[in-house]
Amino acid sequence: MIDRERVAELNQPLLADHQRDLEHTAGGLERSAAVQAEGVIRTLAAFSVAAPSWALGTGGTRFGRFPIGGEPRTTEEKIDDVRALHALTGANRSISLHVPWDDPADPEALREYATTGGVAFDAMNSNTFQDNPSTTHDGKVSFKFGSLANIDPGVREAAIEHNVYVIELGVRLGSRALTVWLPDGTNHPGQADLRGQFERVAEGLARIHDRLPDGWKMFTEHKPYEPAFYSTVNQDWGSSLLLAQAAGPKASCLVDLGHHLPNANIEQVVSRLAMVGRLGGFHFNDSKYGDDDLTTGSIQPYQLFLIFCELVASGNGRVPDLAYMVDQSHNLKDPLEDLIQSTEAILLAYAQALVVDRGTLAAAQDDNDPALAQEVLQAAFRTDVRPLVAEARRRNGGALAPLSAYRSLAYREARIAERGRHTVATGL
Ligand code: PSV
Ligand code: MN
Repeated sequence: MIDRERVAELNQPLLADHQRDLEHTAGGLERSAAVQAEGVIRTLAAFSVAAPSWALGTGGTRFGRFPIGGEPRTTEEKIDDVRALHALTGANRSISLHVPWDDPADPEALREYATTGGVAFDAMNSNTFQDNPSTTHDGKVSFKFGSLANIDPGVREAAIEHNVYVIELGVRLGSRALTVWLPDGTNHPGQADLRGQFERVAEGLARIHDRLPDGWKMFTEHKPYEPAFYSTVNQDWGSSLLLAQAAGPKASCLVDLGHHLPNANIEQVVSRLAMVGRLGGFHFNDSKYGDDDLTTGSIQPYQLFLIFCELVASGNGRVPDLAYMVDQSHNLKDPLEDLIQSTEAILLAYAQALVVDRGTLAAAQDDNDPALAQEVLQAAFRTDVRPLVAEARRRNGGALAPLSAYRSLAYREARIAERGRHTVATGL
């Protein structure tokens, strides 16, 4: 495992430069007098983004997958990887499980294992997009033509039962939320009645919602296409909102950054959902074309910054208490290296949003002064906030340079030696 003392040792030779960089950034912020560096660092240090259990192994496309070696073979090993990640970033305190890819025989023992390692369970994810023996009564039903939207009541029941099972498992693990992403839709015009499908999903979600314990939340995650290519039942944020409203008061919408048609104004989607109190959480990633599942902030960092600006505005100076998670497919990079970079990108966007001079921005908006508004936003976006993020990480025991620390500590090599070169983690 990654040892905090080793991380501190690796930080040692970098400290002097880090201090200088930090003073430079803090000095710049103090000159503009709008924001104090110390407050920003503390706010950043309190933030955490969950790691998905299914993205600790190499991802792939339908054309192929090239496993990196040393991939986690069990949920315990996935937890070990998240511990290592958090030891470096200081910002990944939880793991999100996907059932039945994760289906512990002894949930209490797994909870104990995670708690001992300082890892909590974020939202639980159900899976009705594959026919797994445990969800389809050993193949007696099939989700080929949908799950909650299926015309066959027996299949709908199986989908509801599976979601209830996931909630019950989550209760035993100490999770407090269920994310429902559905594959339901059609591939061919005329294949199914669009309205009938939607109504059946709304009814199914309401029944699942009824089974949520007190204090639990449920998230509806929309996606415009894939695996259904002509129409998807939960297709966009409007459909997601209607479904969350139909499900009940504990339901809200989860925004996966890759699940939008090209050029969608995602920050505005965030603003709308927050306005009506139905913004539940995020799956962070980035994309060039669609649901590419690329490293967060690697393609459109300005968009990520604008999304965080909306979050900070709706949380009144800090992001609201939502479910934040990374959802990516690490096809080429070491998954842990990609998660390190994504976590960094998320924190950078958050830091940039925190250094926006919100008073001047509000005044520019009141004065119909778009030039000044742009000036304010871009001044924040172009501020070098890396030292603030690094300092927050350092205070949480993490590495000043997490990627190079990860490599120096040879974590992957050690996992290959321990788990084998040809292990393949569960997931897509
Ligand atoms: C669907 O593309 C999705 O974003 C959902 O969150 C799923 O649960 C996850 O990916 C599965 O890989
Ligand atoms: Mn997702």
